[in-house]
Amino acid sequence: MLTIALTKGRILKETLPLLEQVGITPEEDIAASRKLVFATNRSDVRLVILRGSDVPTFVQFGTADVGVSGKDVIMEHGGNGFYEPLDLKIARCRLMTATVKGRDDINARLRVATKYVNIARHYYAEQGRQVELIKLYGAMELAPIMELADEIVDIVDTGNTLKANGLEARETIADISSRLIVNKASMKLNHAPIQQLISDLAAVV
Ligand code: PRT
Ligand code: MG
Repeated sequence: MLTIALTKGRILKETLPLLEQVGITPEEDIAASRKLVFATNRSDVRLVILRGSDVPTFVQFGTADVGVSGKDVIMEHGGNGFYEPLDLKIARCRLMTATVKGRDDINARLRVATKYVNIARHYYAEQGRQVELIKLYGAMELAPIMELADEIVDIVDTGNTLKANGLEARETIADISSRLIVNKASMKLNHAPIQQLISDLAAVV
């Protein structure tokens, strides 16, 4: 049995058509169900639907053999315990720093609000900048407006969300897309079907 962990939300919407193109379709409508585990048309493949940040964990521990995860989530997790053999080129966006439009960085020690604290710690350290990190779970845009923080590290796509909140993007930390990840032991023990899945998906992305 091959267990594939999928990220619910916008990544799932773009993943299902890819899976369909390689001949894997869930037995029921995922969007219309409260189930978390789904059988597919293939008796040897099942899908589990997870919160994005839990996908690398399930794959790292081998609970899922394969996963689909945003590069942002992989970077924040650290990427240990799995391979990342394929860029699926879906859910593309950028991970950026942003602040209030026109604001200069005056503080020597920046306050940075983000849900990506590991990525941010690494990024500002590389720049040789002292920062105080504030972990948030959503609505990062509020932090600079309400003066909780000087900057945020967040996902930007069109830039409309920043603009609507009087913010502007500053630096790009990484270009983001969703990746196929594979548990290291599964890659050895279940090599043939996983390699087949990787090459089938590579042909359609
Ligand atoms: O629920 P949870 O906190 O786990 O995540 P979520 O609700 O943010 O999940 P979801 O479904 O939005 O998917 C998140 C994943 O999709 C991320 O990990 C990225 O890999 C990817 N992705 C691609 C995006 C975007 N594009 C995106 N635009 N994730 C979030 N956004 C948000 C961003 O946070 C900001 O609020 O969209 C807004 C920015 O969009 P623009 O177009 O206004 O710039
Ligand atoms: Mg969202």
